[in-house]
Amino acid sequence: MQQQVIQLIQGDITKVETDAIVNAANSSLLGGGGVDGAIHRAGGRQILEECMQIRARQGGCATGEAVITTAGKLPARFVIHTVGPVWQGGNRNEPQLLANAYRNSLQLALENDCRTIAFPNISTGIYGYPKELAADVAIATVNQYLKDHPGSFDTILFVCFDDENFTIYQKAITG
Ligand code: AR6
Repeated sequence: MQQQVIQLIQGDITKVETDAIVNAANSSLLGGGGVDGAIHRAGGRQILEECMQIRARQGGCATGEAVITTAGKLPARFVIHTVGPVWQGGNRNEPQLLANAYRNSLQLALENDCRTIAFPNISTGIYGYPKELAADVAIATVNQYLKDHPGSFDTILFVCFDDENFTIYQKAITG
């Protein structure tokens, strides 16, 4: 049952039509490179303006936390901006912080009546998290969330951009 909820594609998350897409942001919420840059570029000014309002209210977004905006010109309804950990060797609470980023994003999606959500491979680009280890955390956290909240989502989509992540997720999800 859960395996049908969890799905995998290779591609660009800005093109995905789920209720929410997740952005691998930084604590400033002001944009950056990687998937963050792609989302702000494709989504337009509206997303940045809402991020700036959140920043004014609560001073950004701590590592492992998540905030939500509308999706501007993107096909999704919402963008959930979460901040993964910078990989510092693995003894700085990185797995817990990465799990928090996935869990808090799912929670925020649920609170906003999203039935479908798409994740990029948080922290595995500029933040340097080893891809196999990050995939283990991502898949385990989503599985646990579905166990704890049965029926909460119709689809949880992992969107892999690079070949390496796609191969890792294919092995982990489809065996
Ligand atoms: N769609 C889906 N995935 C993508 C896309 C895309 N259009 N573009 C890149 N990826 P990264 P991080 C993948 O570096 O490691 C930013 O500057 C990419 O292949 O985007 O969490 C933020 O502002 C990789 O697997 O995010 C932060 O400062 C994954 O997205 C910092 O980077 C994550 O890579 C966050 O670093």
